[in-house]
Amino acid sequence: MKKLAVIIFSNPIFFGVGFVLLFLRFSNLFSSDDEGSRIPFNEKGSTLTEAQALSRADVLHQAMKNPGTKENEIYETLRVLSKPDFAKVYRLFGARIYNTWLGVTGGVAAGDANRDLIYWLNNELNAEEKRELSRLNPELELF
Ligand SMILES: [Ca+2]
Repeated sequence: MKKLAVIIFSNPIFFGVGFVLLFLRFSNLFSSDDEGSRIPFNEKGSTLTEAQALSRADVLHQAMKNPGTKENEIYETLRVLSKPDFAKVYRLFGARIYNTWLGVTGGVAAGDANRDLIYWLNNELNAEEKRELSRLNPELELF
């Protein structure tokens, strides 16, 4: 093992390859191609029915699925949700087909993928809008 390390570190080609592999490994961690958040949301204590939560999820979807973003509808929907309520909305949003580059519902272009609500919100809202949402509802701690 020690011999191998000597070969790798004494050989610029091996070192270069190692560096590239390391870069790919870490760039992958921050890739926007990630399927989305895996935050273990807890629905315990939610006061929303399944139908109500699904309705909220659909409102959010409608606010984001076309070019541009209806930020005010997102604010109005999320500002009144408790953390457990959001957890239920998150689950019922599920993973919906999305085109990350255009910020629209997908289905035709290469790279379209099913994305969770956190992914959608992260892609649709800019930094300032995320701050506004955090200000309106600090409890959610989404970003
Ligand atoms: Ca959009």
